Amino acid sequence: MSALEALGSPRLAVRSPGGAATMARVTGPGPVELGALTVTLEERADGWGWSVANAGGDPVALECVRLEWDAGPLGGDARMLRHGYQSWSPTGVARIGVDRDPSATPGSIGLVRGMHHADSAVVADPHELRSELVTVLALTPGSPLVGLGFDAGAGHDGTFRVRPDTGRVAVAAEAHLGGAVLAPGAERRLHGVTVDEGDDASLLLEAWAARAGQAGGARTGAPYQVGWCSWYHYFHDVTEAALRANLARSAGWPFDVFQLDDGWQRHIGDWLATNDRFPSTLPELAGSIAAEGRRPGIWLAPFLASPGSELAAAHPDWLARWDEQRPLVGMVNPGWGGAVHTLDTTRPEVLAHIEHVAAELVAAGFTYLKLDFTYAPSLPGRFHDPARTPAERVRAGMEAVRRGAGPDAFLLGCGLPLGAGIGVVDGMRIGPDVAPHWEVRPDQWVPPGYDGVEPATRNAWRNTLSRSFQHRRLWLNDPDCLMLRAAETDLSPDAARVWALAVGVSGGMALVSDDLALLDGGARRLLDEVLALGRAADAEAASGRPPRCDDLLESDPPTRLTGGGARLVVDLTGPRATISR
Ligand code: 9PG
Repeated sequence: MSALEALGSPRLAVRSPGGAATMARVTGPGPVELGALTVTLEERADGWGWSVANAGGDPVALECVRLEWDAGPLGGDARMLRHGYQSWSPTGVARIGVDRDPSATPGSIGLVRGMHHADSAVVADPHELRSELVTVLALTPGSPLVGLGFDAGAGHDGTFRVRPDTGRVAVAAEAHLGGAVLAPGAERRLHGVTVDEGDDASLLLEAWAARAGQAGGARTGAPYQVGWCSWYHYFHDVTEAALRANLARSAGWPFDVFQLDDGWQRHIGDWLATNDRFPSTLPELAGSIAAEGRRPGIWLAPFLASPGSELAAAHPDWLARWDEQRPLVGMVNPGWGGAVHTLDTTRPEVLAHIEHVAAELVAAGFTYLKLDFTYAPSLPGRFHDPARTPAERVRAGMEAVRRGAGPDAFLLGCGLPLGAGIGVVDGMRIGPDVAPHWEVRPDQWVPPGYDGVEPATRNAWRNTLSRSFQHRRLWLNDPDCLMLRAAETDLSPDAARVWALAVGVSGGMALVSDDLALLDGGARRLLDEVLALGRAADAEAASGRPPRCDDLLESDPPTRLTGGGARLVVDLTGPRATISR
């Protein structure tokens, strides 16, 4: 029996933005008519392929195409691995029929929903759970786990939805097109969906990542990355003096990369000039870093522009729009003076500009680019070319960066929808920001429903374990920076160690983000321990076996990670780590 045949009473649905779904039963492979649209399903040994065509005489805006089926009775302890949409989106297990989608939280904010899901709308049923790009379902005790995954994410987003339905479980695979217009006579291929069974969630996820990475030309060959980053000590207040002081202290530290983070730029959007805290030019800064034998790295948010930027003043038409009056807000950040706008990456002149910026930064000497807030063009809004999907808008921008930066630059995706990054980025932030504290602070403002995305080392920890299967299959995982300092932090020494060991055993990128003046011999020994663990786990991942988390479906956050011959177990009540080799 093929995977398609195995699905219980499958139904196809298409929906236009704001409209009701048109549905039809599926009796087998072949074309299914849904109003003016025809969806064609192809049977594959491991799932299905599909495409959608507009047979009518008018353009059709398509929100989504969905295949939904009955996955059997809802057991007592049915679970879904919820894989997050972008770098910062939480990934972890949820209980079907018990847990709720965060969008259903009263007061949830549209921009936050748009940032963390393919579909920014509030779920129709609060007990519907969703996972982006890939998932694992544990539906009935004693039955195999089901792994579901989209082949790719560059052409459109893909969401799996699970819903309790009168004692049964309804599962849907949804190609999210975000209102992209299909011209009369046009046809669009959709990313295929694979269905897999097994008894080990990590193995199902690894197999999916291996396939998706191979099909998408994943860039997995960069060496193990060790470096320094300015963000988690200096934040927005970084100065050239602070950068130079750390550079001067870095002799004897094993950093390859020295990366300047947010805070150097004249304005969000104006990436070729420094602000008053940085008297030197960009080539001078890169030259000073290179002179110390480090690779110069720099942060930018290539798809954003603040209202006060030269870019927005010179090219108001380059901004995507919310409506006739207002440009599309891509982020609200007090550190940047409030709301900033989103570039319209469906305009060739915008892509040429992004390419130029990347080329200039690399020419200045910054061959490592941290590309942040890159979800922005996926937000719902009005774009010049309405035929592009949200994923295509992100992808076009990322490809423009790659064209400008050249094949040898190291590109780190951050805030990036994961599917759109495969094959473009060398490294990917796979979790929320760490912070000099473990839990979200009681005085920290949290967008309703989305506490798991807020800066907190516990939140970063969760994704470092739950997304460990992606390392060297889709890119190099960046778990976010180590927090080594014992002063100017609320992390206990145990918590700092828990986090450091997780970074190590994950085999992911290892960046220090402290004022080096605060680090003593203990911090240095911890770093050396992390790097030894990290190099071993990374080498094992490079040879085909990424680190493994064996309580992924049991605990959120998970507590166990094995890699490079080391086993990390964490008691989260401390938190406190035990490591065995
Ligand atoms: C610089 C920082 C650092 C950090 C990035 C990113 O959802 N949020 O409001 C949100 C704001 C900032 C943020 C992540 C999420 O941090 O991850 O490493 O580069 O930008 O501004």
